[in-house]
Amino acid sequence: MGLWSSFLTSLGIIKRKVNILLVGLDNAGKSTIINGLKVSAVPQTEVVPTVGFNVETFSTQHRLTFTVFDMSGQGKYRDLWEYYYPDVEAIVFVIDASDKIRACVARDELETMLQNKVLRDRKIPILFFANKMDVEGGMSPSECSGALGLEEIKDRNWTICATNGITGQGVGVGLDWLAEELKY
Ligand code: G3D
Ligand code: MG
Repeated sequence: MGLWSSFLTSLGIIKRKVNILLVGLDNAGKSTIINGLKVSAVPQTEVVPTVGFNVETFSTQHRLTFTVFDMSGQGKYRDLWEYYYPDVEAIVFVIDASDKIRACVARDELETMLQNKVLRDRKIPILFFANKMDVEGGMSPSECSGALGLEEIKDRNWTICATNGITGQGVGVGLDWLAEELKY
């Protein structure tokens, strides 16, 4: 269990089915993070990659379902992931903290997402992962927050956690926060 044990605790807190949308630019570390969760949640785990759209679905014990989308920065498949907005209860947004150059692209994608009418009406929480914390010279979580303008998000709960997708460090802390947000 190790680093992922708090994720399993999170699963214990959430008693019902929850759909989570996991987004971020390509190469941010989304698939790596999901793969780490798969290892820790062995029972009844299924991974269904949808060929062509780079969509991954991952269910844990039939309670948490993660749907993963690459934000290309060109909005190519935006219509597709917007289709999921009415049914998701939380968004996990993975930021590549080592990629300062594309932070502005991530910011644009985030802004576009938050302007979506469905999401504007639904105050679901957003968990940000400042991923690749191990990369030297990368942005700190507060620098990520500044680069993406997170402080401007006033209409819903959000938090940012430093993560290392490869070791799983920090992921459980973030999911614990999410579990608290989602429990009722
Ligand atoms: P994506 O699914 O968001 O597109 P991936 O991103 O999960 O495919 O990850 C992209 C690359 O980043 C992968 O490297 C992966 O190993 C690496 N990565 C993910 N998380 C971290 C992290 O926390 N630290 C570091 N140093 N690398 C990370 P490759 O080489 O396979 O392309
Ligand atoms: Mg991927």
